[in-house]
Amino acid sequence: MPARAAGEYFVTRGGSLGVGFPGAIGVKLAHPDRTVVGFSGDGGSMYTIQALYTARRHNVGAKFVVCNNRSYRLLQANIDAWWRTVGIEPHAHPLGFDLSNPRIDFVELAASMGVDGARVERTEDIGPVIDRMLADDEPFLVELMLDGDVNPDLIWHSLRTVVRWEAA
Ligand SMILES: Cc1ncc(C[n+]2csc(CCOP(=O)(O)OP(=O)(O)O)c2C)c(N)n1
Ligand SMILES: [Mg+2]
Repeated sequence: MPARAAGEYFVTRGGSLGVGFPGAIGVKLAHPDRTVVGFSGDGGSMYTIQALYTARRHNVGAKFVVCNNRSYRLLQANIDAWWRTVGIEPHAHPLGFDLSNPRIDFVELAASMGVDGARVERTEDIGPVIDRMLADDEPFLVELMLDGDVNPDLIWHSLRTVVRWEAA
């Protein structure tokens, strides 16, 4: 997701996992009148998923989107690239990169902490779920089911843009 305007997109400089959800709570506390949406991978969100409990407990109306590809996909992409570089044939990824078994049900996980949520499995469901997410000022979680690979170029583009703001 490319950054477009200063003050609208926050990431950690080094791309640390686990920052998206508690970070969204912090930004929402600083800007209670603005819509704040924290994005996280499924793996990254598991670092600090208890932020949902904090949001409910203190009634912070941040929104949370989990991009669920059932894996540490960037690590898979990185190791694929490394194997290509050193001429190793593609083969099964290390088991630890897989998050598909058991399946993590993020909507249930959110519900267990008092936060409503919805799962998006088809493109046509995105609009209605966003409408539901933005209908009030309560915390809300969207579990976005994704296939396909991470595009590392896009990630570096976003980080470079943020660093440019900081330097400006
Ligand atoms: C605190 C921390 N631990 C480990 C890493 C290394 N790391 C970078 S990407 C990644 C996998 C991220 O998985 P996920 O959040 O599911 O996103 P995906 O790549 O699947 O889109 C890991 C473990 C990191 N950046 N930060
Ligand atoms: Mg993932």
